[in-house]
Amino acid sequence: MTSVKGPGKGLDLNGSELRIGIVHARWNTAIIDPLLHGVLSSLDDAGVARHNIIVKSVPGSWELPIACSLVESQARENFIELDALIAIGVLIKGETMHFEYIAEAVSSGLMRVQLDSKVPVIFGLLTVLNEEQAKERAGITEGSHNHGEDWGKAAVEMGRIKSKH
Ligand code: DLZ
Repeated sequence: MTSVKGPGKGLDLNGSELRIGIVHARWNTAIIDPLLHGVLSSLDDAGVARHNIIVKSVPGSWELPIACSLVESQARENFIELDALIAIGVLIKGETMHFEYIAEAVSSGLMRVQLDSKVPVIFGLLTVLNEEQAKERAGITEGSHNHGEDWGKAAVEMGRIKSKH
């Protein structure tokens, strides 16, 4: 059966004029690495130049909102206007309430960063119940789809809306 999920048929957008910031957590690196790879490959496909992509890493997902905010403001101080940011993290539910607190805070933190800065922040935070679900969303499991590719495309689409390119 065809899935009803997803953003619909992708727009074939040119990202050659765009500047993109990527901030990724290092917790759950085995899942983060393929997601980051998926993001970079879809940015490549859209023509975003590697020298127009800033990549920073932070210890865990909790740090994503402040790091996105700092990357955006520091770029601006250097006269670089980012067109979109992509925040990548993987939260895997454990036995305590940790997951719920971080997921909620990071989600609202990233929303706040994008509304305050007026730079779109793509939500690349997987909030999954177990490693298997994470692998399926990182394209590691046989036949699964890498969500990082969707996040790269979303960044190009939103970056073009922001930059009017
Ligand atoms: C501490 C912690 C735990 C238990 N789990 C995760 C996780 O599944 N994914 C993730 O990105 N980060 C996790 N962290 C680390 C926190 O996000 C944060 O880096 C630390 O609490 C330090 O502020």
